[in-house]
Amino acid sequence: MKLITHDLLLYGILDLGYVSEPDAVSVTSDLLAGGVDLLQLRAKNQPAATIRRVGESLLPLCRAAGVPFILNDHPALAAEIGADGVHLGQDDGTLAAARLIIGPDRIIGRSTHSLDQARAALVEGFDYIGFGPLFATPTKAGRPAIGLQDIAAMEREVGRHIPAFCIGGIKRSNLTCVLAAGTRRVVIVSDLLLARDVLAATREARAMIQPGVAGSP
Ligand code: TZP
Ligand code: MG
Repeated sequence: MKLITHDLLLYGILDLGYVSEPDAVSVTSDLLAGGVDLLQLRAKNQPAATIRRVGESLLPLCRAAGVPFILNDHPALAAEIGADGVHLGQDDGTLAAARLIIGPDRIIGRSTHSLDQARAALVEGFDYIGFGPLFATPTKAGRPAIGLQDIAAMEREVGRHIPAFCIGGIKRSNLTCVLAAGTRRVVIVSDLLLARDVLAATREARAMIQPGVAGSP
C-alpha cells in the first residue's frame, strides 16, 4: 500500500549540503518531532556509500515516526536500502524506468518547474510533485524563480489529484504569502536546517500550515 495521501502538508529535506553527516540523525529527529509529514534525504555529489550509510541511519527514525522516507535521485539505492520512495528531477528519467527498479508500492515524486510540467507529471502517473522554485534559492542555485501566480491553477488541475508541494525559498517569514496564494503543502529546506533551533522552527512552520495541531513532544 502506498503511503502517500492528501494529509501530507509539510515536507522536510535533510540536505547534506547544509547538515554534516554526524548531525544528520539529530537534525532529522528534530524535523520529525517538529511535525514533518515526509522526509527526504538529499545528498548531491556524495558517494553512494555515504548516501547508503546516512539513509540507513535515517530510515528507522522515519519508520518510528510513521513518516515516509524518500531518497532523492537514486532509485536503485532507494530500493536497496528499503526507502519508501524516490524523488526524481526533470532530468532523472521516466516514471516507468524508476518504477521497474523500485517496484509498484513505493512512492515516486517529480520536481516540476511550470504548470505544464506539473500537468505532465500528473498524466505520467507520479505520486506527488514538487512545484517551484517559487523564489530564487541558494539550495537550487541557477534555477529561475517561478513566482506565486500559477499556484492556484496548479492546485486546481493537479493538486486535487496528487499532493503538490510548493518549494523553493519558502521560509517562515514568507509562508503566509505562499499559503495565501492557494496551497497548503510546502517543502522548506534551508529555513529549517539553518535555524538555531530546528525543532522549534519546524513546529512553528507546522503550526502556520495547520493551526491548532502541534508536533509531537
Ligand atoms: N527544488 C526546487 S527548489 C529546491 C529544490 C530541491 C530547494 C529548496 O530549498 P530551500 O532552502 O527551502 O529554498
Ligand atoms: Mg534529481
